[in-house]
Amino acid sequence: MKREDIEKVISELEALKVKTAAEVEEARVRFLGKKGEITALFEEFRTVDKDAKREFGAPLNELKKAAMAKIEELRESIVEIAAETVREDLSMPGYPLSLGSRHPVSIVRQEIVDIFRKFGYDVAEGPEIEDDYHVFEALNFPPNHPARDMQDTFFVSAGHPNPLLLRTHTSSVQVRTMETQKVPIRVVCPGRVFRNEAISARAHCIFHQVEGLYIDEGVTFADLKQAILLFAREMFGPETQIRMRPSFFPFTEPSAEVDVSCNICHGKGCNICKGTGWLEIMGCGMVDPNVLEASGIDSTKYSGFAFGMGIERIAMLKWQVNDLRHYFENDLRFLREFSTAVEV
Ligand code: 2U9
Repeated sequence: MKREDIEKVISELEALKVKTAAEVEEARVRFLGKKGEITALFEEFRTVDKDAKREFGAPLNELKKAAMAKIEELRESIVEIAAETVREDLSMPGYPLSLGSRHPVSIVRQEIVDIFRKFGYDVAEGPEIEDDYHVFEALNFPPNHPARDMQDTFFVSAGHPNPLLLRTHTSSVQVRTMETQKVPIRVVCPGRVFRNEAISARAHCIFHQVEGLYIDEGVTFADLKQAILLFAREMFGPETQIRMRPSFFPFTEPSAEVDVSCNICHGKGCNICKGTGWLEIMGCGMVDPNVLEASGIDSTKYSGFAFGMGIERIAMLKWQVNDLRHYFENDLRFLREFSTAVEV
């Protein structure tokens, strides 16, 4: 064993140049593999006498360490080169432009709002953090109504006569509209709402609604039915039928749930409509006179109708999504389903 043997390997290591990960692996095998140059020197070292062991032990160990460090350094430089290449690959095609995608909830909200705009409705928005008065009191909720409970509503400040809370519906926006605008009022209110519910495939603590309100002299339930029918036909197709089932809300009297004929099976019965031929899309009713009076509107002169729908629910029906949680998880595989690539 000679010093030159070690120095030769050192200069070979220093001169080493690689371009690919495969070349790094080749270099590792050449120096440190079972039949590698450094491994061979260690084999030889086992056979030398005591003096030579004393002379070559430390330099050999240094050589091995240096070789391992060099290989590691080369491996990392390859990763950097790869990242650089992706960033600056001028051969990548410029078209079609990838525009990303609008969220399905935004798409459906826009569609709903556009339909009502066409019918002459204004659009209004309001605060997500509201007070008890605008979310419950002005909407005829009795003092002990379960929705006012901590279990159903997120409170921001409790223990106050008019506590702050996260709105559980966008009806508070209509209340604010009634307070600030003159009759006739025609308004739709899209927005995010919050309910203290366990998250599941059918419920979420955050979701989106569009609610509507129409107040004028002589507004009747027949006007409500016609408005909902026209909306349903714009939204789900011209053949769509609607039916109304009696319901109850504190803010409307009479109240109804609205179903549309199933546009998948056309009334024959399928697993989307659970064999009934009908899909529930919204609730509605004639505005309770107490609600009009609370906001200073003369209920002997004016009447109105209101409606409310969950945007996620409409979107689920439109695209047959069976789990509400998809709308909140931002999984790109789901969101890309709604993307549009544009050829220029
Ligand atoms: C005012 C007066 C009346 C809004 C209405 C509904 C019926 C309704 C639900 C649908 C599914 C909420 O998202 S959901 O859980 N909404 O059924 N909403 S009438 O009535 C109002 C609103 C404001 C001043």
